[in-house]
Amino acid sequence: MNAVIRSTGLWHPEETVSNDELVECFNAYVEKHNAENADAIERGVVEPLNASSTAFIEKASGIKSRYTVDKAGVLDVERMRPRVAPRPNEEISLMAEAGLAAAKQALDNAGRDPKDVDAVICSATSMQRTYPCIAIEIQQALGIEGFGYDMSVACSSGTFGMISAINMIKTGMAKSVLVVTPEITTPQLNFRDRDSHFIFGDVAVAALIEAEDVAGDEGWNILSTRMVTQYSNNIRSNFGFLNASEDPEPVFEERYFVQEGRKVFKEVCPMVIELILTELGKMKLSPADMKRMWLHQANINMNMMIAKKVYDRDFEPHEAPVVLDEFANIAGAGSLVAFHRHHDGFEAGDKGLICSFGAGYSAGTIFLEKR
Ligand code: CO8
Repeated sequence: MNAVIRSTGLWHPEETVSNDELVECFNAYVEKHNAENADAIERGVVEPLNASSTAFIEKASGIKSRYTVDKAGVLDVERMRPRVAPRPNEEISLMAEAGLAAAKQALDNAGRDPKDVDAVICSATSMQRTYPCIAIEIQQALGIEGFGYDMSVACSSGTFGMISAINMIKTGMAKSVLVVTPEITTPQLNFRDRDSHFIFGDVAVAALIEAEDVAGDEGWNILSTRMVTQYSNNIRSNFGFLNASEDPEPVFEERYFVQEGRKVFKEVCPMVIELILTELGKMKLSPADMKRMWLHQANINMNMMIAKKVYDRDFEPHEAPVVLDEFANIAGAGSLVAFHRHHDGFEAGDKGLICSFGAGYSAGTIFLEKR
């Protein structure tokens, strides 16, 4: 049984932080640090910190703004991380709440009832807790019978989750699967790190994947799927359950997101270009057969390079839409948020590609055809 992407849904926090606001806070922290350590800096014992700049951020990444679950905490120079209130066990978790809002919108957009759904996959970069699964919490909140589970493949979490759902439908295990990718990234980011303080934002996206016999004429056929992984240390999070047992316990900055951005750029772009061209070749299609590519949203320059090499020409903005200017890097949700926002103008038979890439390394392709 073939699977169909029937609908999508999106949630984001209300509060945004602009580059100027972020840089103002970061530079206040730098001034404070350098003033407090003036003697040690003078003696060469402590390195002075350098200021950040909006011009650098926009040129190097294309990011202009990001959503966050708590603007005040991020911009408090004494804190520089969002403030998230602990919740009692009786209350739904933050990730489930974000995922639930996106899932409800995906169901509404397809005119579906939760009772129509057989399974929930929550696929995201990090999970707020280990168990019960966030997916089971969303399942419970929606009143879905069946099952749910969590999975995680960094920036390819969204595509790998969707491919898992597609395969569930192909094997007859389920007729309708909700894939939810809540990416609450700002609490995972070191806002005191000049190299990465601007990179991430918070969001949740959901996709309803259905068997073609229940989807009617709506949605998007799946032409092909591919998952690729290749070990790399260039993007790491060492956060994990063993941290508390390690002596000395690692400090926050060493546990959370770190990357060698230049190496990532250089190594991931060729990997993704080759992957897309190979998959097109397998289907006996050419880049000209693709109306649009919904690429992962980490860096505007990466996307420009990938799209230009794949299309083998200059391309129009609508052929590789950008959402990272508004959302920043939203990890595993990026390519699906680009799809959600920019899928208009397709006629039956028009083709496109959802493509993720990131830590692992990991990359995923889902070639689509409008029904
Ligand atoms: N302000 C001003 N100057 C700066 C700043 C700043 N904020 N930061 C760095 N600089 C300076 C540097 O010091 C350097 O100066 P110099 O030339 O004197 O040494 C100069 O600017 C250039 O620095 P870079 O070489 O680092 O700059 P790049 O042009 O390479 O841009 C980027 C940096 C934006 C990081 C870029 O390399 C990039 O985007 N690379 C791709 C990264 C990527 O895609 N990563 C994917 C990560 S996400 C992922 O896979 C999933 C993880 C999910 C985690 C979710 C939870 C957090």
